[in-house]
Amino acid sequence: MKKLFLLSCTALFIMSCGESKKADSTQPEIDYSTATDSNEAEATPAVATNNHIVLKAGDDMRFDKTDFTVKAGEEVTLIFMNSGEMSKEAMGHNFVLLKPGSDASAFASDAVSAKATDYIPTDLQNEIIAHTKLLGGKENDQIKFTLEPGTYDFLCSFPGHYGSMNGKITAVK
Ligand SMILES: [Cu+2]
Repeated sequence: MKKLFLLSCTALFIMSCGESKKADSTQPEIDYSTATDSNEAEATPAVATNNHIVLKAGDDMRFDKTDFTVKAGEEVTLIFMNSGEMSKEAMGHNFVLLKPGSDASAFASDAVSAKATDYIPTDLQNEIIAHTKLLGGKENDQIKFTLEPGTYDFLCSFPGHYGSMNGKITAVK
């Protein structure tokens, strides 16, 4: 049985000499790069950080990006643009960044009844790190904030938008 296996391997090798060689040389390369990656992960973050964020949302009721990594302890500048055409009343968007431990879904539910303050509930101000104005089509706003290491939820608190308009910012050292 072993002999038969060896024979068929030899036959395969002879039949596809080039392919066999390619497979042999690929294998060590994969091992090498995996080892390099795990070593580098300790020295530098796996994801590139950028403390200058340009975030857009339009009439499709979505943020164009939902996952950011920033450098902790350094000021972040976020420019938020409503790239849509619709009015603030019909399709307004904001960017609300919550403190760790806040319940983004509960915040969104509470915000529905806060029309007078552009859907920023006054009783939940203590859960907010920073937020933009509520923007209508073609409007934009800029905010700055600095984060400790951790993961932070953000959302648009306009009624009905939370389900498709939420994301995370991770701050790393
Ligand atoms: Cu929105």
